[in-house]
Amino acid sequence: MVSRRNVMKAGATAGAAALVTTTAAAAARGSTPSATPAHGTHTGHGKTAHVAAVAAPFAVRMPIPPVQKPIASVANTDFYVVSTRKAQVEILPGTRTEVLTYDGLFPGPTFRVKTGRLAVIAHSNHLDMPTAVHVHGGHTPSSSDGFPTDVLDPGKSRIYSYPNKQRAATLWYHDHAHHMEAEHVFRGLAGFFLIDDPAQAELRLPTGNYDIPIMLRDARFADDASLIFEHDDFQFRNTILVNGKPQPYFPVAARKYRLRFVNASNLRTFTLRLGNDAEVAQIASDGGLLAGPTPIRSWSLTPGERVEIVVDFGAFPVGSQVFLDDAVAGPVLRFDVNRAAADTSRVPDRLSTIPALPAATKERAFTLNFNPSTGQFLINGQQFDAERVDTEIKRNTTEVWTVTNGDTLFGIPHNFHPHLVQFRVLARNGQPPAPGEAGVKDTISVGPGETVRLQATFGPYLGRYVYHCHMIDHSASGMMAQMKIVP
Ligand SMILES: [Cu+2]
Repeated sequence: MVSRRNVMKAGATAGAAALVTTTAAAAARGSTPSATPAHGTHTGHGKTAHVAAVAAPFAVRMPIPPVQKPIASVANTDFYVVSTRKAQVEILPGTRTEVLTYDGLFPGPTFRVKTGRLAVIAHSNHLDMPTAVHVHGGHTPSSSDGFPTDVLDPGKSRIYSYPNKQRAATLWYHDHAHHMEAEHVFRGLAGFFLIDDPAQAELRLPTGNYDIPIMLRDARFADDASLIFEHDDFQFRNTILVNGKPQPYFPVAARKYRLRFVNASNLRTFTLRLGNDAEVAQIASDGGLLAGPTPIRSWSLTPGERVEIVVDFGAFPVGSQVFLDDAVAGPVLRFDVNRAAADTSRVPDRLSTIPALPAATKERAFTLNFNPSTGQFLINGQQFDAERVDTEIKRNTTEVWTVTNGDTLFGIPHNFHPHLVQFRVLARNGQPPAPGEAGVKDTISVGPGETVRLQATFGPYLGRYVYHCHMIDHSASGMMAQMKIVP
């Protein structure tokens, strides 16, 4: 249950000063995070009051999670096995932290699959609690979608099947077990799930060693480097991890790179820019390539969202250091331009064709709000109930959903994520979407008082799926509902 006290804290900017004092004590511990009061902006629930810096920043190289190898491949199918288990990993330098992992890795192994090629993944659960695996953004049959109560019990295995009949995109997978998803993801159950389309090779975007997935999240550590999870703890998760490491560096060649950003935080929104304010090209959002590249100098990701950019490090002399800055956290990653390199990649003016919008046959409205008198997070006034179908949808029909964030009083941000489908944004607050939101999406920011209009075609699979706020401490506290796709 989310406490009313936590939400009340959101309105109290005085809390920021108290937090700085707390981490000043932590700074005295040496290798543990120290306070950086300069980042003490506090503008509401979900935005952290301060951010911890590592004692020796930019001393650890950013790892790239290894790509999972199939145990077998036939005709049009690849078979994988994964075990979910506890592991001790080094996150803060010189310490060990117990985390929950897929295959012992933090973040988990990367699945790199091809569009239209079936991936069959046998998950075994070696934890002492149920899990449910969800591929975020996947067009997945209901039986493999990780419905919150369709769990994988301790000591058991089950098969998840992913047809991958969808656009190439940067997806990710994470736990979705009922009421436990927030803690499970916080403790490490997340990884990349990248769908490639060989037909995109002709675009000549950067590939291979120049195509880098970057998973950002925040975390809260105790003095002994253990992770502390408390529900709705938006203020104390003040260490930013980049592919599982705090403030790492990453060596790059002086050439173009494709960077795929995933925000795997439970509550934190990142607003990123390169430290020199360089213009970069946004090439993709949640559902894959945009129609064409969009020049940007900053980009935001609410939890679960993805943005892909191409950066030309060839614009910087060899020897340069280029920081990735977050608006609240400050520098989170340093790129070291350490060598020259040939570069035949490019960013073409046309990247993809965004599918046409079919005529919608149904309109629905959803309001997300927090009830301060009960401490419940709600959709249309109700908490999630796995036994209740909230929305019944005829298969392969197209609907327009209007999603409103009713939490203006406490200024609580939310976002919105339906399973099974990806959508288009028709409007934000009555205005056409910005170019970066005009492609294919599956997760959308809905700030306090904001309204977004979305359009999706619900298919091809039948069965039950959830839609929810992806600030997953909120969804774990009830801000989730159930849709059933029927013939
Ligand atoms: Cu929310």
